[in-house]
Amino acid sequence: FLSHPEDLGVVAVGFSGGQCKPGVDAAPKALIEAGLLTQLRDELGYNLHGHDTVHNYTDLMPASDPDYRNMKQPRAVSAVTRRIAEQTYSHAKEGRLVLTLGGDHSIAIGTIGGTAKAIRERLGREMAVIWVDAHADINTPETSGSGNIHGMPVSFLTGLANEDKEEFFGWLKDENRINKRKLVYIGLRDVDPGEKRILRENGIRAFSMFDIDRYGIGKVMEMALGHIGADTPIHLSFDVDALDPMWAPSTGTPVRGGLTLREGDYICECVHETGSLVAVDLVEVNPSLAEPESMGAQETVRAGCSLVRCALGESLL
Ligand code: B3U
Ligand code: MN
Ligand code: MN
Repeated sequence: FLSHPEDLGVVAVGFSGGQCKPGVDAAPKALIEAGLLTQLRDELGYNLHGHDTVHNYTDLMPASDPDYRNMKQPRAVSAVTRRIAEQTYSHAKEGRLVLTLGGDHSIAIGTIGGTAKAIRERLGREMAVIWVDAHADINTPETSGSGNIHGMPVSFLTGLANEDKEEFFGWLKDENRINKRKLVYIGLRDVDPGEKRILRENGIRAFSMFDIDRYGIGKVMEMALGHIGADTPIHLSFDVDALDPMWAPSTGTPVRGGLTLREGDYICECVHETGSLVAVDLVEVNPSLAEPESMGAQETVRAGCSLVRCALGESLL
């Protein structure tokens, strides 16, 4: 699906407005300083584009941003994700693979919104999304208990949440949206009651930690990719909190009982192996959320780098 599979469009997003804990905006810098982009260039052979800047989108910050429909910082998140959508769109439109380094998971409104539109225009195809996360991030503004938009991106992307006003995600059009039948979750273990109802009522395919324990990650990946169907472009959105806090403690909402690092890497390897990957997000690494002496931040950054390298083909012999 890529006209330039060796060309990697990088979008480094230093943004934390989809949730309340500062620090997740420092993740792109930490991942890059740990050598991620150098490894992708020198060891995996990618030509990088757009990698020289970490975007802070400060020009887009509104002077005041009161809650709207229970959403916190809605104008900022809407404006930033709109700009991110333009960035991922322009890489994907060129036929490049797109890598976005977050930032909190609200940014997926932009990353997926942009690639979905480019894939429709270039290939006339609907893209599938594999969402790897401890959480379902499918609250509507009304079902959300927290008001944090990083818990809502999937509801906006699937059209389960709607809003006409430009400044509150009204810029999202059908061309940016994804088909909920082409969405698959892996790693869920902390899903709100309202989200469970949404998943059930819409028949959304989800593999929780229970399924991973029951079937093993090998069978789960077979079923997940089988649901999407062969020959379908795939956007992988990986929230580092899908990993067990033992491997990724430095994240805003860690939940015990998660994926091992190997299971996370294996998910990424399987997605790479399909040859259908068009975009990858790595989100919710927050280097400031660990005791400095625990090495938790470094461990989390290291795990994040490993996931991205696996998705981009490092394990191929
Ligand atoms: N479901 C909760 C908690 C949450 C979602 N995503 C994260 N945490 N990282 C919410 O706020 O919507
Ligand atoms: Mn998430
Ligand atoms: Mn999460």
